[in-house]
Amino acid sequence: MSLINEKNRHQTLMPPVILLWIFAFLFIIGYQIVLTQASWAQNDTILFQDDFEDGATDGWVLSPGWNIALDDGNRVLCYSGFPEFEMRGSAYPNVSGWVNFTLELKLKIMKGNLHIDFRSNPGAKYWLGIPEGGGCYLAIGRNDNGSPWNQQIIFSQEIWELSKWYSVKIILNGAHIQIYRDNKLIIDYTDNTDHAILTPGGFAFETFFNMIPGRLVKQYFDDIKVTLID
Ligand SMILES: [Ca+2]
Repeated sequence: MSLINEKNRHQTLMPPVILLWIFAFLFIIGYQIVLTQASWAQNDTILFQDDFEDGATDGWVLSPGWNIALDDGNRVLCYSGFPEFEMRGSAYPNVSGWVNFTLELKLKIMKGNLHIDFRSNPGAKYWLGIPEGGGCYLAIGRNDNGSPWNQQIIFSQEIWELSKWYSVKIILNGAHIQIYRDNKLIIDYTDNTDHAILTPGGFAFETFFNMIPGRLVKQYFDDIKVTLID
C-alpha cells in the first residue's frame, strides 16, 4: 500500500516539474523574441526625422504661410493663411528617391482641407485627402504623356475631428499601401493596375479650401519620421 502511495505521490509531483521546465523553455524563447525585435527596431534605417524642437525649418521647401508655432509648449510645423485652390500652401522636405518607406507623423487640423502626398514626384503621386470635418480617401495622380489625370480610389468613413491631434502612419511597400490613424488601419489598398506608382518620390503637405478663396486654413504637423522598408 505504501509503495502505491509513493508511486502516486511521484505521479502527482511530476506534472509541476514538467510545467516548470515548460515555463523555463517559454521564458527563454520569449526573451529571445524580445531581443530579436529590439535588434530589428535598432536596425531601422531612418531616412528623415523632424520634431521642430530646434525651431528651424532647414531641409524644408515651404510656400508662404508656413512657420514654427507653439502648441502647449510643443514646437510644431504650422500652416496659417488664406490659400487659393491653385496656390496651395505646400511643404515638403528637400529629398527624393524613396520607393518603399513608412511615413509617420502627428497632425491637427483646425481649418481647411489637407492632402498628404507620397511617392510624389513631378510625374505622379498618391495622396491621402482629408476634407475638413469629413472622412478621407486615397487618390492617385499621374501625368501620362503630357495629359494629367487623377482619381480617388478608396474611401474611409472615419471622421477627422477638428482641433484634435491624430497619429498617422502610411506604409508604402511595393503596390501595397496601408494607412493607420491612431494605430487603427483605415485604408488598405493594393494597386494592381498598370497605373501603380512605384517610382521614387518624397512626401508633401498641401493645404487649401476647395474653390473658396479668402477662408482661413490652419493646420499643425509634428514628429515626422520616415523609415526605409528593406
Ligand atoms: Ca515638436
